[in-house]
Amino acid sequence: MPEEPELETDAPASAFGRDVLAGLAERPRAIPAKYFYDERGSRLFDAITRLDAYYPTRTERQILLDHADEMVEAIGKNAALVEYGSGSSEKTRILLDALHARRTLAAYVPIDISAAFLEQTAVSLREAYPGLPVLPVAADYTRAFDLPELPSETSRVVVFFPGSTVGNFTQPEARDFLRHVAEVAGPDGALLIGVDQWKDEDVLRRAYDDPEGVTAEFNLNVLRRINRELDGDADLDAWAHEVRLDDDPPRVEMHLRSLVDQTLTVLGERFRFEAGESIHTEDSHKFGPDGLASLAEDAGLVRRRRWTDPRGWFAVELYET
Ligand code: AVJ
Repeated sequence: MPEEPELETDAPASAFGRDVLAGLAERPRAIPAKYFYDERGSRLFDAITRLDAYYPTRTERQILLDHADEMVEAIGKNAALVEYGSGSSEKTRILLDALHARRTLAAYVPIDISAAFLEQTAVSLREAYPGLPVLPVAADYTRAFDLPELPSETSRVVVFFPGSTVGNFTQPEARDFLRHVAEVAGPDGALLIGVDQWKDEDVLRRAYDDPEGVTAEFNLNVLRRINRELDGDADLDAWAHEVRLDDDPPRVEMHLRSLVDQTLTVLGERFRFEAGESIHTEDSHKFGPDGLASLAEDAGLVRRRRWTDPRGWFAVELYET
């Protein structure tokens, strides 16, 4: 999002430090969810997506498989597909397969915060889709970034934002984000976005508190990261993974609950926790059938299409500027 420009001296590690110190001083205490994803965190998230309990990835994947042809049609000829937070671009391959089979994509622009991962992915995509310009951008897509120069035949920019990652934003953040997407996409631009839906509470709870404990490890990983990168002294046995459901707005929250009275030191600053006090680490908003559409409307994005699974657990929606 176009907020304060990063200073040259502002290494990612210090943004992490700044945000953690600020978040622990706040009430309620909170750490932004984007800091889960160091290398281990990304691997844990990958493991989450394969859990029986974690339905979103599998459900979205099936929607893409079932409706790829209609999506390709709706995307149109010679689009540049710009993916926010591409990771290994695994799901995108479903779309890329369908688009590339018709030789109808002008370029694929994966954007990810992890430059090393991105380069690897670009190499394997160029191999899989010969002739497709793959133009990776290493950036934090929640901040301002420049699109690379697109091939001259490009007809429009289509932003792809799968996984219901939009659910990590608060409503005002989501509005700002969607406004920013509309700007990046430009006139005639589009957004293809995955949106997780509110559903049975037991299903939601299990998805975020799986019996294998992988999500608990994922949540606790942010403390490991603090220990390693911010000279922290968190005792991992003194913290517990906690999931709470809330309905205004509908969301799953993750917290780290202190099991004892303790002091957590981060970059030399000391934070006192009483037993039972918690750090809010993630919001995963769940939407009603028109929930995202009304936020998007405020950002000047109009919903054109909506694809869902038979149970209505997840939706993939297409918006236009
Ligand atoms: C990647 C943000 C979509 O909210 O479901 C998975 C992250 N957190 N399990 C989600 C997550 C706990 C995930 N998103």
